[in-house]
Amino acid sequence: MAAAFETLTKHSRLLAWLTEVVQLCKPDNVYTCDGSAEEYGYICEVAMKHGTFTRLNDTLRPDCFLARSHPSDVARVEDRTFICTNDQIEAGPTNNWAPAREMKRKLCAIFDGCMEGRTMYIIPFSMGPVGSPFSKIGIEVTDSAYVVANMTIMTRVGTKVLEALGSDGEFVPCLHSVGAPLKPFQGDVPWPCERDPNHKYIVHFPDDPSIWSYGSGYGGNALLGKKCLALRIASALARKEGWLAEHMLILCLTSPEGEKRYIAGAFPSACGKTNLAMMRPTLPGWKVTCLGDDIAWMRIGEDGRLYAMNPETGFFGVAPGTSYDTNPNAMETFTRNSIFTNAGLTDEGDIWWEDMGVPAPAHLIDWEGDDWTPDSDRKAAHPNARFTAPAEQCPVIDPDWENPSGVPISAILFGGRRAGTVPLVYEAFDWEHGVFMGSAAGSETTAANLSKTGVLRHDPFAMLPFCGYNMGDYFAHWLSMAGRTDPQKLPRIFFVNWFRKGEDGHFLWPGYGDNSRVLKWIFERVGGGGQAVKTPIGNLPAPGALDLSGLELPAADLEALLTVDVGAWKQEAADLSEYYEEFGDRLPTALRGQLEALKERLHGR
Ligand code: SAT
Ligand code: MN
Repeated sequence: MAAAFETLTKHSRLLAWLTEVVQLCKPDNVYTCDGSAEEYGYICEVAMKHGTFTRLNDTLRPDCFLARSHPSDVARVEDRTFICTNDQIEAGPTNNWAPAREMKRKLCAIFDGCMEGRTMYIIPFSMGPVGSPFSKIGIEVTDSAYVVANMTIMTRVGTKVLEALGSDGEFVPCLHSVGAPLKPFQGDVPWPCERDPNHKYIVHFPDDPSIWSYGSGYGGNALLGKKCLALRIASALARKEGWLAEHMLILCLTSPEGEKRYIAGAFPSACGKTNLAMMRPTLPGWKVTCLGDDIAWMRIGEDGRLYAMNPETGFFGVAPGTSYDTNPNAMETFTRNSIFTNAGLTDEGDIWWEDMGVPAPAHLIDWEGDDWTPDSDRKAAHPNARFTAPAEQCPVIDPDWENPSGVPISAILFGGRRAGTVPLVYEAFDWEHGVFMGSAAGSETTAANLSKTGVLRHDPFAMLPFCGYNMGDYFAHWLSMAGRTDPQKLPRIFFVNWFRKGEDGHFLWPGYGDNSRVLKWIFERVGGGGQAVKTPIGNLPAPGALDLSGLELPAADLEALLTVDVGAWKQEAADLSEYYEEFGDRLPTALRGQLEALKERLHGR
């Protein structure tokens, strides 16, 4: 079994921290992860022994497991997520805040003895290729075997990370507990977690930096490399260090002539980021390859261009709705070596979920472990059911996806789910206008997550739940990128909306593989071609500029997709004025100026 952590590193700060957390959490055992394939097998065995994992049919889905969470622990808990600094203004109006010192005192009491009866796992992990100067190392300490298995897929784990850390490298301490200590002889449950929703704490101390997460075993609450480190903590580090940590997919679009352009895109949840990142273009000869579906770290390279890299090594994607129609490449990615959480389990031992593109089986076991038939009046899979799959298994993974320098980005997309107002695509006039567009992004809520549907929620840069500091300062940081290089070398910025609806409620645009038509226009624009017309909100495709060959799109739908409704935009601008109020004097004056300029253009002045 694994050696004691004392013998594995000479890093005195790391040793001191680990000694402290062992004393605080009081686990029965301590296990340091080496990241080997044997270890992954062993951890899965442990998770099976506890009933957390069920092995799937090894012929249908080799080396795959299903986990069912407790019904109280099914998604990120934004209302229990905190950014803790000395002054509230540093966390800003969009984050929950508590004074750092007070919160630490509280957490020390909560974590005291929280791992009694359990094994503490130490996971050394690297976000980004091990040893790259742009990567960040974290050490996650957790009492969940489920977390260890998922982190092993999602990040680079093990001894090689401790070696890269050396005896005095920087690391982010990430302490995680499911918050369910076991008394002597108390039996365990398949999904231990804190049952009281008000007693979960996902806490970030960007000034340390460090992360403390208590009470949840699910997704971004518990896999601390993902949203906690690679977005909230990294965004705060990026601001200090002059780069960007973003909630973005990264893809490469190759033309029939073999020319490549890399595109990054920020979209809120449930807007098809994973689908876009792995899309199969319907336009003949065009090719999309995927570098990442969730997080992009971007910095100015030596040539003055903006380079992006994906710090993760796996996909933690929403399962329901994923099918051979919507995302065949994702379906091929999780055929093996994958973990499914809160999906249905068929009698053959495979997984099933709503809109998987295969008929519902006559019987299955639903995500809560109960019998289910197509007549049941509830869903077989939880709407936030997930697959965890290794990126290298994606059939269209880009050859440069692990390039430590990243890839040069030509275009940045912002988007959301908007039934009206926002056209299919438009282009920013320049960087500052593009930052304004990102700050104005929003998405309509869906029935799946809020009682009132169709309500616009502002979600600037799709970073609302993930920005680790004052969002006003974040806007300023984005603006400042233009001063760090020749602004002509920065990516062009576009806004896209695949979700516009007609008056009768039907989607005007087919989406999915046909989004390649929009990407082609973007590709042409960044190369100096592509015809556009200037409108008050930005540059839209000129008539005939979108390649619609082979697509039967009614002329009226196309017109609606590319119309700027000046009345609706005046309302949009008024809403934005109100939203901007929240940021007070932290709102950069340049953005106020952009908003005023938009209003002027809308009034034809
Ligand atoms: O649970 S995660 O935060 O990893 C996924 C998501 O909510 O976007
Ligand atoms: Mn995400």
